[in-house]
Amino acid sequence: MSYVDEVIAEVIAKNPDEPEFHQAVREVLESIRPVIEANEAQFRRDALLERLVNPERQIKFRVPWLDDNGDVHVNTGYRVQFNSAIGPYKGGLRLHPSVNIGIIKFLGFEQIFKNSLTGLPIGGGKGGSDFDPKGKSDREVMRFCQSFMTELCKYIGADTDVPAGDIGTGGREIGYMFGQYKKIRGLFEGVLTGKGLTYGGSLARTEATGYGLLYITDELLRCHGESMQGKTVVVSGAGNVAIYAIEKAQQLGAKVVTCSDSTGWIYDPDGIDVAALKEIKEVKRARLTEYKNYRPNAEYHEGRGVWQIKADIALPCATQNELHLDDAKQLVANGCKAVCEGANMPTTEDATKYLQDNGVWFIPGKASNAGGVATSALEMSQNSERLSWSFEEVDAQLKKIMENVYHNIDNAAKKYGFEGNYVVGANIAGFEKVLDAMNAQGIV
Ligand code: NDP
Ligand code: 2IT
Repeated sequence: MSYVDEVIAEVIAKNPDEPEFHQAVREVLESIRPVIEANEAQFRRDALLERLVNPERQIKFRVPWLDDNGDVHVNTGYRVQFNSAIGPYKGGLRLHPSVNIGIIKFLGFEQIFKNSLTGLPIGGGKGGSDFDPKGKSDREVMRFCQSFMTELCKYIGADTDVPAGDIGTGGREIGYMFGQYKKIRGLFEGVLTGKGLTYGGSLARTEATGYGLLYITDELLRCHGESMQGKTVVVSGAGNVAIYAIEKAQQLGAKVVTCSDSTGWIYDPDGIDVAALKEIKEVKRARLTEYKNYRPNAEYHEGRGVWQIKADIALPCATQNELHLDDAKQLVANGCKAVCEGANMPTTEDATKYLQDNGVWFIPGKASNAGGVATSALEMSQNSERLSWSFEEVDAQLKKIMENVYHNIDNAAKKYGFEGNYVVGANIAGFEKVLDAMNAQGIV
């Protein structure tokens, strides 16, 4: 059996019940196969792939917290410190009832290659909890975040591991966690990113993932002689990534006609009203059913369905495995030209293959959503020099980084004979830097 196949089989056998982690590993290892097979004996002797797929450290802990009635609840907290070859562990914290170790490992594994693609010195990590912030009061969220950080603070620091937001973790949660870290450790340092602007946060971090997604999409189109101007776009999600993706797409002259949340979706033929969306989701923390109060001509539907709507470009920005084979077929039948992932691994394996086989330009999340973590790294730089940069400066750097990511993945794909396959390009380009750093640092 080839070394790549052997390691994939071992990952599945050693990590049962972690299908998302298997999926993420399979995608990366299949992509880097040409690099590995060019020097298989050496890689096998160094157990390079085994070191890549086994996290450096996994932390799992109990998170007890008090609700407003004084009743005690216990959740599980995780931090997977996956790979520190190119920098301190860096990656978000997901708060969602679906969180388990397999989800955190898939996200942490993806993060290694994403962070490498940014060109900045950040390693890969991810964490979170099965706590559900929905329906909780601010004080309950605060008590959860404090309890979570009381344990996590032992393992993180500005030069060791720097968490940030992800699903369910936004500015409010980062604020509570930062306060607790500072109280226990006595350090006012850049230990978290996505902080508020009054205590070390970076301008443009809130917008960065969504804006970055559009910068790379725009560059992809530009390199194929097209532009965002006049395009119809379908977006899923209605959270941090989706909101700022919609905002930037509209600034670039496109019309975004959908968004969705965990219970339903909106079709607004006149274009999504971003101000209304922000008020519903960022201020009121309400459901998308409210959108009709702002835009009577829009349609609200229960369940999922944004991929049925005819569009030139699709941007999945909600969660993993939300764009299935049937959706891919519908997008192709509707003449969709590009799918760029705002979420992490939102497209299933068979849907990705179908899109690629049918000539759709497909950019995987580890490249197309890298603007968030890249801007987090810019926040770390600002914290280190105790300065803050203007919105324009951060935004300009973000744009440059995303354009570079596009050209790096495009060139890597071409170099290995897979022109136009940005999945292969992203995985090889991300892997090469990590490989070099791991080799230089010996067997550690
Ligand atoms: P948010 O929590 O802000 O928003 C998530 C959105 O997706 C919400 O609208 C949520 O609905 C919706 N959703 C629908 N189905 C699900 C589901 N099964 N599980 C969770 N959410 C669901 O998260 P973000 O926008 O920050 O993250 C979205 C995706 O982007 C994730 O895959 C994340 O890992 C990825 N990402 C985020 C980055 C960041 O900087 N925030 C950076 C890079 C990637 P509802 O409103 O009902 O909760
Ligand atoms: O998936 C991701 O890249 C994030 N959730 C952002 C991580 C970060 O450290 O900003």
